[in-house]
Amino acid sequence: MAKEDILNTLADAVVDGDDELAEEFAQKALDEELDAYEAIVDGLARGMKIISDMYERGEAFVPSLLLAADAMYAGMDILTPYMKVDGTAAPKNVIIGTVEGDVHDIGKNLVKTMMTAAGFNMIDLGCDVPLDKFAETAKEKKAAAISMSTLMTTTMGGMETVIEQLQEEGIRDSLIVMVGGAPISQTFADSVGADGTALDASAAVETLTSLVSELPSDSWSDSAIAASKMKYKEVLAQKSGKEKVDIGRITAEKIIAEFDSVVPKFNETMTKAERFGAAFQDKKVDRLPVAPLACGVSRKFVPCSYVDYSTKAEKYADCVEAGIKYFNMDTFVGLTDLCVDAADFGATIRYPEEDTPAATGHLEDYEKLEVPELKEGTRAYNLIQGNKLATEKAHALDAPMTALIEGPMVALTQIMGATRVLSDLRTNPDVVLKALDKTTVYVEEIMKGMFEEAQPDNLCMVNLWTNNVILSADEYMKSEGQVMQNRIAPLYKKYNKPVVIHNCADAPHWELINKWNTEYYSYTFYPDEAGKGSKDHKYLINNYGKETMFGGEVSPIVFLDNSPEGLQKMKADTIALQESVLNTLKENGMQSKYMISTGCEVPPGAPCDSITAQTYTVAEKGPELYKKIIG
Ligand code: B1M
Repeated sequence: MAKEDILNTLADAVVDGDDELAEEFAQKALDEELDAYEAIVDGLARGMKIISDMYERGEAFVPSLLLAADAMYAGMDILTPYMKVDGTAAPKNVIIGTVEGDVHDIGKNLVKTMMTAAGFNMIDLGCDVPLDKFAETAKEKKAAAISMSTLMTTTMGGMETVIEQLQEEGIRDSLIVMVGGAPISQTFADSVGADGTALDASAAVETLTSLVSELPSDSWSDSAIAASKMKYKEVLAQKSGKEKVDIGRITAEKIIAEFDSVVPKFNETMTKAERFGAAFQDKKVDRLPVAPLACGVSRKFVPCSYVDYSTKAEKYADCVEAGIKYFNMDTFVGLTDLCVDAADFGATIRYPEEDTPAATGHLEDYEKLEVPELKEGTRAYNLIQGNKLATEKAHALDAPMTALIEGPMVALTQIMGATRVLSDLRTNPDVVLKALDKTTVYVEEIMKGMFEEAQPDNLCMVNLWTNNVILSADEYMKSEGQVMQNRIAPLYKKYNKPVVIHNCADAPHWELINKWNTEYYSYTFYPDEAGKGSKDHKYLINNYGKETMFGGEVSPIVFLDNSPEGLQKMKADTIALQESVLNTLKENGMQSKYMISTGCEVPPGAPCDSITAQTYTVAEKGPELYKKIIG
């Protein structure tokens, strides 16, 4: 067989995620005496690049990438032992992981795959990696680079800590440090002293390859380490003087102190419940409602720890009450974390203080999943009791309560691990769908408990796998989509409750939202992702506004900035957003069906005054703007 045909088949096998074909042609390459390195680079790795480029163009989805990676690794297992390794060409060790506090690992896995394809020897520490593990492993493996990912603003700081540890150990200049993930910018990378960052997995490889090529060959020598220790001594001494402050608590105390002189003075003529109810039906209001997803942050008013907020009904209810009152929100959307079902199914959950809890120890076997009994002692029971108490407290403040639970697919990915579920959905759909049935049964039980016992005004469900960068609309409809349509939406109807969906993904398949008559939809808008399907209020109101009330738009990340300029910007942006929403509503012959909010939770360690900069501005300026535009 011609060399070109073997290389092309290897590439095709990866693009199609066909591991058997990849193995067969890897063996054929050896039998025909092709160079193993060439077969990897011009065959397998080229296939990975093709599918990765298709993903970037929105022509392929995450399951395809994960299966392509499996096929590539299958072929590499056969070829790698035959690679001719001389001293200079030995693959360089790269330590990779998602930093402590963050369990997002899909992107990190893709970066790892592309780096493997480029010939690096990847040492994968996984996700939620304790920070000192990076320096420790780098030293042990004399690594050429560390590749750190994070998808959350709350855990970005960990990257700087890792770099400081490298400086302390004197090995900062022995290796390249790359940082990446959705919130990471070049400015951030520079500010923490990283060598580079990149927007996506392919670009990460290019940057890493070029940076590593500039590393001096003696970077791990004793003299280099001693020189590096001296170099960073001064920098570290200056940093160690910095004190860590609880900005959430400090700002909460200030808001509590000023509350009586600020909030009662707003020119509001409707109660929160009247305003939210009227907006939901697109009736006239005194101003647009406002309710950022400031859930975990609200505990700073009480104050209480995150683990208590998540697992103690009374504490949760106290935080809801404080959030509604001090933030002056028109409803509280009660997200504790997304691990309630996973904990009850037996997964291990980590409850850190300033981060959102995460499922870390996933279960092994789909077949062994057993639907838990919803009884005292389970997290679901606690959530229902918490929402019962919270609803009473919210009503005492004339505010409606919105409880929140994980949808069946979020629950399953939290139990089994997302990367695994997303690829098994392609290769073993029956097993995944059976497991999905079990999480659906539990979700149905929780819904009943919420509707019958807690009786919040609304029940919001997290459906984030409709994200158009992860699953195609078809694939979503074959899994959670059909469950939503056939079981969950009818249950909402049975209890005469509106279907309320939260999707913190930046670009869901919008056309699906009407399939199960969604009446409220919480979304995030990322202007940078507009080309990839992230949509703003204008598009959403114009296309779906009559049927669905939207809420969101503002990225939760902007709430981290409580510098004077940041707060000023938040106020100005809030006025501009209200004006634009009101004008769009008017153009569509509507009056109020929209809620100013964040599309995802404000990080639990964020300042509170950036939130009041939004909510108080709506209360203060909203009535005047409403009158001017709607009349
Ligand atoms: Co979460 N989540 N999530 N989530 N989630 C985000 C990240 C969020 C942006 C949503 C939003 O606000 N719109 C938001 C973070 C906001 C913030 O920064 N404050 C968020 C939140 C808040 C949360 C929770 C806190 C929710 C809650 O419980 N309150 C919670 C966190 C738990 C924890 O970690 N402690 C949580 C949980 C989850 C799930 C577990 C349900 C799930 C993750 C499952 C998993 O990964 N195992 C999940 C998901 C799926 C998302 C979204 C929807 C998608 C992320 C993703 O996989 N994208 C995300 C919103 C969105 O739509 N963007 C969101 C696809 C992936 C291929 O892209 O990872 O960006 P990405 O990787 C890219 C690039 O970034 C780059 O290359 C990759 C491939 O091209 N890249 C690098 C990555 N690493 C790089 C390294 C480099 C260079 C480039 O150099 C070293």
